[in-house]
Amino acid sequence: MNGNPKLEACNQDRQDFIQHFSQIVKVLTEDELGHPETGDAITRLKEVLEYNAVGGKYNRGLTVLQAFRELVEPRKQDAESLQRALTVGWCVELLQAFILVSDDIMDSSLTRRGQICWYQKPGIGLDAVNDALLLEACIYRLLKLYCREQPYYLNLLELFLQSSYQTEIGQTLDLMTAPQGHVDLDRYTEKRYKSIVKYKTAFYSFYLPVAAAMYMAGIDGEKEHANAMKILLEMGEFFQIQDDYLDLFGDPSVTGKVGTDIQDNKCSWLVVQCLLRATPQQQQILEENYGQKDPEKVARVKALYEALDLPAVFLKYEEDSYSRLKSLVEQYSAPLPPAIFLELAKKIYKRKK
Ligand code: GPP
Ligand code: MG
Ligand code: MG
Ligand code: MG
Repeated sequence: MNGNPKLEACNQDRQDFIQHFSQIVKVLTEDELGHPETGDAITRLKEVLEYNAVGGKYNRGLTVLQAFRELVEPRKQDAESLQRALTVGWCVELLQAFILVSDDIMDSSLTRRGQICWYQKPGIGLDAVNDALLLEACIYRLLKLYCREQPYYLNLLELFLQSSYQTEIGQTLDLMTAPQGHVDLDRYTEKRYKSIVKYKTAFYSFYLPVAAAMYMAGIDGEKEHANAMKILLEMGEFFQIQDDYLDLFGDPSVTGKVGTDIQDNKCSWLVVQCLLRATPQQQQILEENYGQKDPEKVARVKALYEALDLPAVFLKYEEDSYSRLKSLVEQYSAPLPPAIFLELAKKIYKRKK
C-alpha cells in the first residue's frame, strides 16, 4: 500500500492480468494435452506461449482491461464480463507475440524481452514461423471460447483481422524501404516514415486495445471510433519514434533487446532526422556506413547522429509531441473519458523500455 488509490488500482489490474495467463494457457491446451493425435503439438504450443507471450510490459493487454473499466457501467462489470475483458487483453498480447516472433526473424534480431529470440534458440530456427502462426490462431480460439455469444463478437473478429492486416502492410513497407545491401538515402523521407509507423505499429498497439474495449462496451459508432483513432494513431507514431531512438540510444539491459536498425538499413526516425540536418560530407559518411553489419561502421553512424545532436532533437520532439497529444485529447476524446488516453500517454512518455 502506498496511499495512492489510482496507482493501487493500476497495480491490481496488472496482477489480475498476469494471473489470468495461467487460465489462458489452460483453456487453450486442456482438451488436447494428451490427445492421441495432437497432444504432442499442444505440448509445443504450451512451450511457445510460455516463452513468447510473457515478460513484456503488457501495456497493450492492460489497456483493454483499463479502458473496459472506464467505459462500462460499474453494475455491468460482473465477474464474467471482467474475465472476457482480461481474455481480450490477452488476445492483444498474443497478437503481439505472433508479430514479435515473426519480426525478430525478419530483422535478424538476437534478443527480446531480455532473453534470446525464439527463432535463435537451438533446435527452433525457422520452425518459429509455424509457432508464430499458432500464436495467431490462439487469438481466434479464445475469442470464440469467451465471446461467441456476445453482441460484439463480429466487431471484435473484424477488428483483430483488420489490425493484423494493417500491421502486415506496415511491415511490408518497412521491409521494402530497407532492402538488404542497397543503401538509397532518398527513400528515407518523413512522409514514408509516417506511413510505415502508422501501419506497422500504431493500429495494433494503440487503436486495437482501446477499440476492443469500446466494442465490448457497446460503443460501435463510426464517429466515436474515428475520433479515438485520431488520438491513438498520434500516440502510436510517437511510440515508434521512441522505439527507434531506444534501438540505438537505449540501454539493452533495460529495453531487453539489442538494436539492429542501422545494420538492417531501416527507415528509422534517426536516419530521417539525420538526413534533414546532414551536410553533403555527412551524407557521404552515411552512404558509406549505413546498412552494414560491421560494428565499426555502425559506430560511425552513431557518432554522426551524436555530432548532429539527435538525442537532444529527440528530447525536444518528445516534449512537443506530448503537448500536441494533450490538445488532441481535449479536441477528440469526447464522449470517451479523457483519462483513457491520458493514462496511456503517461505510461509511454519518457519511457526507457
Ligand atoms: C515494430 O518494428 C513493428 C512491428 C514489431 C510490427 C511487425 C509486423 C509484422 C507483421 C511481423 P521494430 O522492428 O522496430 O520492433 P522491435 O524494435 O521491437 O524489433
Ligand atoms: Mg521490424
Ligand atoms: Mg524488429
Ligand atoms: Mg525497433
